[in-house]
Amino acid sequence: MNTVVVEKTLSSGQTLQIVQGDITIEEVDAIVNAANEDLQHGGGVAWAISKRGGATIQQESDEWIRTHGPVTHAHPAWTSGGVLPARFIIHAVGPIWAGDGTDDAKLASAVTGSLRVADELKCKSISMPAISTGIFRFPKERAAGIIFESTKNYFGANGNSGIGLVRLVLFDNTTIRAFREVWTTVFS
Ligand code: AR6
Repeated sequence: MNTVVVEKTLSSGQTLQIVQGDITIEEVDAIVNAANEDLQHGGGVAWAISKRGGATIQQESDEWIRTHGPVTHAHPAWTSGGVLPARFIIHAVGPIWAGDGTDDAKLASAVTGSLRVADELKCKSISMPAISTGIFRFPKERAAGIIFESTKNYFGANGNSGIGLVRLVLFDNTTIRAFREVWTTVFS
């Protein structure tokens, strides 16, 4: 079972939650996958989503790549949710941490791009993992700040968004601790 750790209503009206658990069991309109640009879901949360969602997810992903080419940070791909409870999977590509000053903007664009695609798909609820903070090695506290701020900024700039609920679903205790710490500084 996934558990809400902390939640906040943004001034723009959306509920933002930190949730401890497994994103593959989320009962929301869309879950976000932390993907790579080729949508080869071989590790991390991508592997878990692809395995539990069934073969159609990799097949639809391969079809997306054939049609559109590699996925960029700002323009996530999307597929069906296969047999997962979520209707859609939005495949966001965060940056591989380089530490060269370009990482933050790339992560922010992956977050706002995912919210934009969710709106295009008429989603009311969306669950997102800690994009880039696993295999891509983005520092967790830094990622937390960017994910919170870019989410707030998206809704601030898109008053007509149909999204009412954003759940940040975090898997491991180290990530939860990092995100909670930054949450306190951003939202109190
Ligand atoms: N539910 C929620 N979060 C999870 C789950 C889960 N079931 N499993 C892992 N996490 P990562 P990245 C967390 O490495 O850094 C893949 O190979 C995990 O603990 O999945 O963006 C892709 O295909 C971590 O906090 O994504 C790409 O090649 C977070 O999800 C590459 O990894 C993100 O870790 C993407 O790397």
